[in-house]
Amino acid sequence: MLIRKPADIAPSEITPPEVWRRRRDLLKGTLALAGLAALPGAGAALSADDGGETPTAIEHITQYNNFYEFGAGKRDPSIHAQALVTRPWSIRIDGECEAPREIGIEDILARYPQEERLYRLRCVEAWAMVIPWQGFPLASLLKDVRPTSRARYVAFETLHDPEQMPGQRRGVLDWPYREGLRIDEAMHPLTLLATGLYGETLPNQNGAPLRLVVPWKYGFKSIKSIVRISLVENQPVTAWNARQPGEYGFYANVNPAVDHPRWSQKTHRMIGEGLLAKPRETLPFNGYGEAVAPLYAGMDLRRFF
Ligand SMILES: Nc1nc2c(c(=O)[nH]1)N[C@H]1C(S)=C(S)[C@@H](COP(=O)(O)O)O[C@H]1N2
Ligand SMILES: [Mo]
Repeated sequence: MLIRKPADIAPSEITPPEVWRRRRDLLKGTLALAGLAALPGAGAALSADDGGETPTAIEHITQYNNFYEFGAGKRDPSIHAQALVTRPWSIRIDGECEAPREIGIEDILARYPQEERLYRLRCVEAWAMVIPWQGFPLASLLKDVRPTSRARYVAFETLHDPEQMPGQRRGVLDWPYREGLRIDEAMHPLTLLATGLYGETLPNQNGAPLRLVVPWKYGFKSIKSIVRISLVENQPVTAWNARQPGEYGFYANVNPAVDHPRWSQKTHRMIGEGLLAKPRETLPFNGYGEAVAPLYAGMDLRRFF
């Protein structure tokens, strides 16, 4: 595998044509021709694709979901999230920053050039997919609000609207769904705010209109339908950690050496390959280790899981 450190990737670097041509053929979307990846994170992301990685079929990406606001079954979000109104939609960015703001999704799309990123999504439930996202680095948005020196973490919140999100009428989680990152994780070029997939606007069940994607962490970190992003001083509360702290940590880095208390994290099943396919080996940091392991130098990742 050819993963490079962010520092090694020049901003001018261009995705190798054999990589993008193959992806264009797979994607069939129009976007593949436009925003091709002259950016640091995209280089790393594409290199993390070691050549054998094919995007998961769109039917699986859009019909096998976790989005508890719309039910706990994998098919529930594809059915029940269709009614969610995602336009207009506005996102508040506040907390420890000099230029807090409220910004509409249309303005976000106009302001931040959308890139493609082919990322593995590894769920803590030991299955995975490969998803061709469109989006832009969270870092671009954060830089624009000018974080103060007190901003050590970033907290995220999903919409809270039990009228539209029937799952929120039940106490599965302490709503709204919340997530958090350390500021350096949030600023890392691989960390994406996704606005689409397979060349299309993000389907509601995948977290429209805006969701987080952090490819080296378990899927539950990728909070959907975000309405608020706050720069904060202290480590924020996160939905699954608050629910079951022994099972879901704040960091949630993909780590085959630390099992979930109820099952192994050493392997995973690729969605779409069927139950009989050979399980895949799970790599540290989901295979993005060369780009992100330095963020955790000196940390005991068994303790900070
Ligand atoms: N708001 C919200 N975001 C969420 C979830 C959720 O239940 N609610 N589930 C998480 C989990 S556990 C996973 S694995 C991913 C799944 O993303 P996907 O359905 O697009 O594959 O979304 C994450 N984001
Ligand atoms: Mo998950």
